[in-house]
Amino acid sequence: MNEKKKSKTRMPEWAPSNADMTYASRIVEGNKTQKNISSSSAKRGETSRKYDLDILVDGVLSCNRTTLSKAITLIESNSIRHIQHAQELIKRLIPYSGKSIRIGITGVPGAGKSTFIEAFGCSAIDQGHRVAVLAIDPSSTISKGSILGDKTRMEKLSRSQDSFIRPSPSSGILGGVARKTMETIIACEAAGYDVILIETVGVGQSEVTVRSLVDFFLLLQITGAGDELQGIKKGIIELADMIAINKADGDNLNKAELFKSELTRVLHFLQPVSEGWTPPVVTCSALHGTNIDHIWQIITDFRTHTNATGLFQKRRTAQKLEWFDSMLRDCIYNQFFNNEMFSQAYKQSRSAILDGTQTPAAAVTYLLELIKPTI
Ligand SMILES: Nc1nc2c(ncn2[C@@H]2O[C@H](COP(=O)(O)OP(=O)(O)O)[C@@H](O)[C@H]2O)c(=O)[nH]1
Ligand SMILES: [Mg+2]
Repeated sequence: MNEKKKSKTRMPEWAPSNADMTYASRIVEGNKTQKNISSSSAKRGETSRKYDLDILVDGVLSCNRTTLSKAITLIESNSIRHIQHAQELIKRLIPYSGKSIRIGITGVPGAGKSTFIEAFGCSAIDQGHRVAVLAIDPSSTISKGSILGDKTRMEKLSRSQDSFIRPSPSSGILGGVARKTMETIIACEAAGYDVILIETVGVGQSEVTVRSLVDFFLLLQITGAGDELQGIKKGIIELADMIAINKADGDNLNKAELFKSELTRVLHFLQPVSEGWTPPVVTCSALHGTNIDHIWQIITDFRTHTNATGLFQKRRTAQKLEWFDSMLRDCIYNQFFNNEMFSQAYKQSRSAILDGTQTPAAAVTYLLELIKPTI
């Protein structure tokens, strides 16, 4: 017993050579190895992460909007550790998701998308729905302010207890936006939102991405915005399940009706994006709330129709594949760029291409060779 006690303390090296057991200074041996310390703190880390995850899951399922925002921030992170953490979260939320109608809303800036969402969202809430609004605006990474404008347009909606409004994912890489948006949709559905509105600004690629994530795609058009400008959006017209000509009020009413006939004619010649569904063209006024309920009725009809034909489910399955592809792209991209050696070499290659000392093709070959042993 005494031996054991002695082995735990010893005289310091600098003690006088004649010091006996009464000498007060003693060195106490540490009783834990570094290994022990790190493994126990790792365990603590594990526990707290699990605890965090439990809090996130419980908070989302009980529709705590602050927790839902935190969950979405985790989903939007580009760090590999966070992506893994987010996947654990999503795995636990998936069983509670899916029971919503996912609606994409697109149109040129100023078409009235945010005003429309305010009117449409409030009307859905009045009918007992819970509405989540997500905005995908690639330009907001540059202007950093568009959501502020949106919030003022959605004043009534944002004040409702039954709404949740979230600006664009911060990443500028569109590929990442698909994964992040899909996972955000799942989190919102798990929180009990059954109408998901996704606003996207009409700049090409973002519409194609949003189309692949939603059940119903609504295009808002306006008259007098230069039809040539909207003309380049023929590709977008082909993606739409309905076209609503907004701002059909005041002096604009007649022009809107004329535009409606013109668009109906154009649509007649196009292949509908949803099999067996001819996209209707309607006029509306988001500002005055005209025809908003009619649009809701058309979307309800669309849901009934596509449920009966099986298209609704088919589209949901396709959305899963889109999500998978987007996540794979994200992970490969992150895997490369989180590798210090690769990201240094990438920067050097960029300079070399700018200097003219390396061609892009040679740089790609070099970078792929560099990373080869790791993949
Ligand atoms: N007269 C009229 N103005 C509208 C209507 N909807 C939106 N606006 C106005 O159009 C402008 C742009 O609207 P906003 O919702 O921000 O468009 P977004 O860029 O597509 O989101 C705002 O000044 C709105 O008040 C409408 O139905 N009628
Ligand atoms: Mg807007």
